[in-house]
Amino acid sequence: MHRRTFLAGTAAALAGSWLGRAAPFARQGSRPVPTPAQLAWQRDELALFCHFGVNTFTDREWGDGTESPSLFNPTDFDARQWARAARVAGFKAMVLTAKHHDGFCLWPTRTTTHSVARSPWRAGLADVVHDFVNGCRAEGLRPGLYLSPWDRNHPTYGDSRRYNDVYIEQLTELLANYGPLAEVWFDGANGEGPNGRRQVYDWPRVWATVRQLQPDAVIFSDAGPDVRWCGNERGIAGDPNWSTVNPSVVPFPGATGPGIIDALQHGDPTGAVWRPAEADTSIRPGWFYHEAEDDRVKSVDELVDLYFQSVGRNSKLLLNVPPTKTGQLHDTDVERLGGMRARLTTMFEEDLAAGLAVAWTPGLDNTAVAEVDLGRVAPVSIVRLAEDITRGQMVAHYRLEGAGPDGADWRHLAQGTTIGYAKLDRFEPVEVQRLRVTITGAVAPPLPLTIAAYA
Ligand code: FUL
Repeated sequence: MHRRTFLAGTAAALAGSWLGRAAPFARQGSRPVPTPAQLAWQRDELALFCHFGVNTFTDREWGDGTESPSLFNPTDFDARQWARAARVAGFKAMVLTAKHHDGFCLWPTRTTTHSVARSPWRAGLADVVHDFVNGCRAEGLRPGLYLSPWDRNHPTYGDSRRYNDVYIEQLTELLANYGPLAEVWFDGANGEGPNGRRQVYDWPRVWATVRQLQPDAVIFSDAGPDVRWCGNERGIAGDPNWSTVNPSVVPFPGATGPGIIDALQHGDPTGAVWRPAEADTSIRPGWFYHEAEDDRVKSVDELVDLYFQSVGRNSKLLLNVPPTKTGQLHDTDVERLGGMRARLTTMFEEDLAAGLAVAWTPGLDNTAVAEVDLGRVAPVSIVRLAEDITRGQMVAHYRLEGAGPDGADWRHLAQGTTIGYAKLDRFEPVEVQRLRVTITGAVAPPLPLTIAAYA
């Protein structure tokens, strides 16, 4: 039964492959495993999202495409400041809205006059994408770009064939001219064009263009193919959160229907494709900067909670911090990012289990017990578990317990579902010397876990 489901999933994955080949995923043994690009994406853990464009100047979230390019006029633009704040806060990657739904292009594209080239700023010679990728690289961050398919300005939008050509040209400009990108970000928004005309996007061509021009980048959308949306914009990954999915459940970006949000949140233990979830949210209520939200920036506590609910649940956090009209991140936001990093650094300062051997005892029916002896009684309040995801994700349920030196007094500390790349459990501090993880269920024989413990 189980096996039949699995094979059916595999066939669907092959049939549904956007490129007509099974390239977006790899597998080892019988479990899907990440590609090197997916692994690098996950190991970044934290990426900064920057929503910047005409909306920054009109105080809107969704521009309607009638905005004059002359509105875009930052007074003290400095993309390096964004990247520095991100790097100092421990972020490893960054994604910029090269074009949002209003259609305004932050680079001097050949495809439209609705771009920075028509802005008075820098006498029409500006290229925000150029400055952005340079800022990222100067600070050691991996850049990514978001190109909204929905375009409320371009005259061809809604004339599917013509607009798809324009969109591919825009994508090609971004992918061919700005060096290596880590992530290319697509949303599924598909609003009406002029006179109610409906645009039909050519996703297979979009994916093929990225593969050809940026073979090492991951492609994000609700439908992957490399990284999926986590199903909400609160930055909270599912529990459980499988990195495997059944690709036929979310056939294209923006697909709606019963079960889709659930599938995005939780993935599928029997899914044939490796497609981990990215958790995106904004540090403020809106995605773009609004002065009225200056006192509604997430607190350090909230940001730390987000880390636990995203990275700590086998996901990656893409945290939006929008530049202001000056073209820099707001002081409050930068201070909160710094506060988040300071708190995480303190929390994860010393791994009490570092370098210690984990005793591993496989059991029947995909169970196992992992145990580590810290060598001394110590206060513990956070445990970080990890599977070796290069070999796949197996664990479905586990129990975490702690005991004193002789192991006679095992106490319940936490229980959980999936582990994957990382699972963080927080609990009231306890004095323990031994930690024991009992895997009570897995979809395949589990492999030795990594256990880290913090005061
Ligand atoms: C959505 C957009 O509609 C929002 O404006 C924002 O860009 C969010 C990250 O993606 O699809």
